[in-house]
Amino acid sequence: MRKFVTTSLTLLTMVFVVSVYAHEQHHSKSGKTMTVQGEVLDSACYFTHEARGAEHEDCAKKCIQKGIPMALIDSTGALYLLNEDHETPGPYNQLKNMAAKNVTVTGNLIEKQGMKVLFVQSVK
Ligand SMILES: [Cu+2]
Repeated sequence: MRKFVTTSLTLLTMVFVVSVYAHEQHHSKSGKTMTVQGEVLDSACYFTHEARGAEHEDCAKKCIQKGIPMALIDSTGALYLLNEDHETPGPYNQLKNMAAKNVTVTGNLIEKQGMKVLFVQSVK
C-alpha cells in the first residue's frame, strides 16, 4: 500500500512538472522578446483622428482609464497594441498612467493577421 501511494505521488508530480514545462514552452514559443521606444496612445483617438502628443494627454488619460486599449507608436510610425503579460501585470498597469509619454517597453511580441501585439514585461 505504501509503495502504491509513493508511486502514485511520484507519477502525479511527474505529470505536474511536465504540464508546467509544456505551459512555459507554449509561452516562449509564441513570440519573441522585443524592446520598442515610443509614445503611449489611446487607440480610440489615434485611430479615429490621429490624436496624440502633449495636447492630447488629458483625453488620452481619460480614454485609457475608461478601458480603451493602449497602443505604442515608434518613431517610424509602427504601431503596437499593448497587452498585459499575465505573469507580470505590474508594468502594463504602470503604462495606464503614462498616456502621451515617451517610454521604452520590453515585452513579448506576437504578430497575427498583420497585427502586432506587445505583451508588456518591463517599462522604462
Ligand atoms: Cu482620447
